[in-house]
Amino acid sequence: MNRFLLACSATLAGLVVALPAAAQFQKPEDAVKYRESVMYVMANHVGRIGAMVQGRVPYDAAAATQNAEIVATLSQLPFVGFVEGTAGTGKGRASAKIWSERAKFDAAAKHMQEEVAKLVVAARTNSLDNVKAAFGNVGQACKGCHDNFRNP
Ligand code: ASC
Repeated sequence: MNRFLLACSATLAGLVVALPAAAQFQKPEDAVKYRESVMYVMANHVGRIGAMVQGRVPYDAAAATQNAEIVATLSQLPFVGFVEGTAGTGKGRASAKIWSERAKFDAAAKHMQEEVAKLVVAARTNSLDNVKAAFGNVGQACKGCHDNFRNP
């Protein structure tokens, strides 16, 4: 790639990242679908670690680490989808409190991301006990936010 193209693509990449969240979705329903899809896949990968923690499947240190890393990446994604005005849109369970108590919601999201990052560190020690401890904290972080910000 020549330098001009390189400069153009770097500029474009910067623009995409800098776009306001709402502009990344054509309609509100798309934002709802996006955040729910990410949460769905996250829950699946959390569940694979949970199965090991609960002894339903044998502990596989490499698989636990891989799943924790996937969850860590996914944990960064859903929040751009909580676009203003998408409470109760479609079949979403997002509480209106997400927007009326946005700072508290953002703090809860950050807390979850931090606990998931610690789960990755724990998984890389190849110790099921460490994974169990960190997993419990991740579960608490998930539950805490759901209790406060997800409609029944
Ligand atoms: C999961 C999942 C959640 C959380 C929560 C923890 O695997 O889908 O919503 O963990 O159940 O209490």
